[in-house]
Amino acid sequence: MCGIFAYASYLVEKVWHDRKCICETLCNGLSRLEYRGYDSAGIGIDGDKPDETFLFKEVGKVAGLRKRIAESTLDTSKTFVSQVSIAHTRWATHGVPSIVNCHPLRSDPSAEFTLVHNGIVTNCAELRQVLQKRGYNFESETDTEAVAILTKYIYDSQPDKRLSFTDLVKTVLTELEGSFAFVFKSIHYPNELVTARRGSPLLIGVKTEKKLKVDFVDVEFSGDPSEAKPDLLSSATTGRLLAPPSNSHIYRSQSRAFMSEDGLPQPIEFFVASDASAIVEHTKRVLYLEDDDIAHIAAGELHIHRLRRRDDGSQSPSQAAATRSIETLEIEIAEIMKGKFDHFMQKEIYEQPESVINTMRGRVNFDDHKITLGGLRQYLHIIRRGRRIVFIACGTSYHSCIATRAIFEELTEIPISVELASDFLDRKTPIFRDDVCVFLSQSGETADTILSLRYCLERGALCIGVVNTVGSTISRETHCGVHINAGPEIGVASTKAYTSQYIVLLMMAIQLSEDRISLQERRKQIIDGLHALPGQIKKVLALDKLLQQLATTQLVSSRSLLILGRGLQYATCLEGALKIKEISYMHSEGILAGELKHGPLALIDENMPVIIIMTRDSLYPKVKNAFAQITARKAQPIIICNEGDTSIPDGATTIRVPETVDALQGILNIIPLQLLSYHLAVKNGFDVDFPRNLAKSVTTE
Ligand code: UD2
Ligand code: GLU
Ligand code: MG
Repeated sequence: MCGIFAYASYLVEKVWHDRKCICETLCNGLSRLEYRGYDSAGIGIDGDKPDETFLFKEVGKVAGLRKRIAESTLDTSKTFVSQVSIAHTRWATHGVPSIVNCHPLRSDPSAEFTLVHNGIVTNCAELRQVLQKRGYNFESETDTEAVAILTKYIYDSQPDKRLSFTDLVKTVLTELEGSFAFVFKSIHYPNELVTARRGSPLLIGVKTEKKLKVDFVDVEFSGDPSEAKPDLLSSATTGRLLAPPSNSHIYRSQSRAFMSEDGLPQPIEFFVASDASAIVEHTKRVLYLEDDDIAHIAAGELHIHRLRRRDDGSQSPSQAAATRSIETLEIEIAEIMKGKFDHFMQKEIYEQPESVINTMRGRVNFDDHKITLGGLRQYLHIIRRGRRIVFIACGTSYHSCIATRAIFEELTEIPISVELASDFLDRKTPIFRDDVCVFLSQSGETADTILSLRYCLERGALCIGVVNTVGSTISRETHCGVHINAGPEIGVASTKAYTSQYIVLLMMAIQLSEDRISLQERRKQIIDGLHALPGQIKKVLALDKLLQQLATTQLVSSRSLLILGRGLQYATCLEGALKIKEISYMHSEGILAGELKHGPLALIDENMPVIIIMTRDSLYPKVKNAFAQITARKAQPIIICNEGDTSIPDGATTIRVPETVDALQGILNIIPLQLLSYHLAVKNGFDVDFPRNLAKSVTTE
């Protein structure tokens, strides 16, 4: 679920390449991953003797781990020409956060095999039982330890100990079920790392002084015909099975990749991480692993192999392309730093005037009133022909679907349903070939959403992604989609991704309806609204002081807060309440005003804090009724209303936002609630960017 970082260096002769520097590199890597949320952290480094691995672990923050290392008796001046080391931030799934459960986990007390793991091994109970029967002892409660011990078991049971590290790990992985990213280190294979993924992201950064000769790495398919590569060879070419490419050929092409342009071996460093933000400060040359890739780093080279699953001989060729390209990372460190802001969340709220422009850039033509989403162009006719559109998401992403559902229905006249991914899966919802399914996720790695995606792919539906992270699992596995281009979002509570998702969905609806002449005016009205939006967002942000005051005086000691609205603003209520819950830990509920009489009205009295959203749209009169109902019960609501609305009673507390088209009003209305939740949390002393019990991308079910 959380962070992996590993560091391998070869022939690095810098005087400072000592243990202190290595530990620092590891801890810095972990610090870069902190934004994802975690409960404990640890590292594994080369020991004083060749057959030693030293582990350092701590519950809590990386800062605590640094302290533990600093206070240990470790000889930090020992230098290394080549070394491999691993590090991890854990978000516990199996076993409480504790030092024994913290990663790296080891196969035995002398740490012959050590490894770090993201994700869950679902058959760990069975593995544990089998290994215990064979006399192996477990010290932790984790699923991960079973993998460490299994590795040792397989290693121990070969009489001649001739398996390569890669083949050993391959054998281990075929026994595992679940989703994972791993990095393995072993005293039996000094200066080697093996890393593999299935379902959890992994990338490898390569750093050299001189330029690399080529910018891709070949994938090496096993040369043993008995273990042939059914994934690459269609029946038509099976003849080639008899003459598999010889290993020597493969090795030539590999060493080519890691030689400098002048053809000489060179000092080289590799950085393995679950997230690009841990790598950018070292190098921008990275390579993303795909599911079932196994990467072997040894002797200054990187080799990529494929794992064939026991249960599966039918991977499509596209899933098993023959090379992995070394790409150039585009994010700059500055972009992931907080700049002048106190918290990432605050920075991201303030970025919204620009992030919404980035979402629209190159896609909206404000002169012709035309929208073109490049990623959907070739699929529009299929989407229009679909019998319904099913939106599937979790949390904030789900709210962006609720927020735009009515506009979608109005513009496309296609039946729309909106599903929470976990519930969608629980219900085994019927999905058919003529369904269009849209998956939303900021990270593109949300586990429930990915599982729903795979479920819909199996049933033949057209699957569309709407994600922020380019190269993420959802982006790769969907047929087509749209990147929201909001820039990295680091605060756990999503803010700018929400407004950008909202805009992408509106743009989709508009593009889908472009052949309906009768809706031309409506489309024009919304597109003009989009044009004015960034300026209006700036005006809302100017309310910050007022909102801070409200949060720190009127609301700070409340135990609960109800947010009331209807129609297009229902989603704003839900999303506002979610923000307040997740970072200020205050109970908060979004309530559909039309439902008041059916229960929630019982909560209302003079002590119950309420926010009511009363911006002007076609339902304005009905919201006024709700306002009357609650004020009759002595509630003193805070009113979110439009600038210049003179019908609001004197003396009421108001938050006045600019008026825009009904379809866009939700974007302006959510921002005061984002700011309010932020100030509530800060005032109460909570860690806004790392709310307790939550993680940035929820990569476990
Ligand atoms: C693409 C380029 C952009 C610029 C532009 C020029 C990328 C990532 N974007 O932006 O940099 O060159 O073209 O016109 O290269 N996709 C999925 N699933 C998803 C999201 C996207 O399959 O969840 C596909 C999508 O169908 C398309 C590709 O990924 O084929 C890029 O999507 P996009 O939204 O970034 O496309 P576009 O045209 O805005
Ligand atoms: N399932 C593993 C554990 O509980 C790894 C969790 C993670 O991804 O951090 O230790
Ligand atoms: Mg989220």
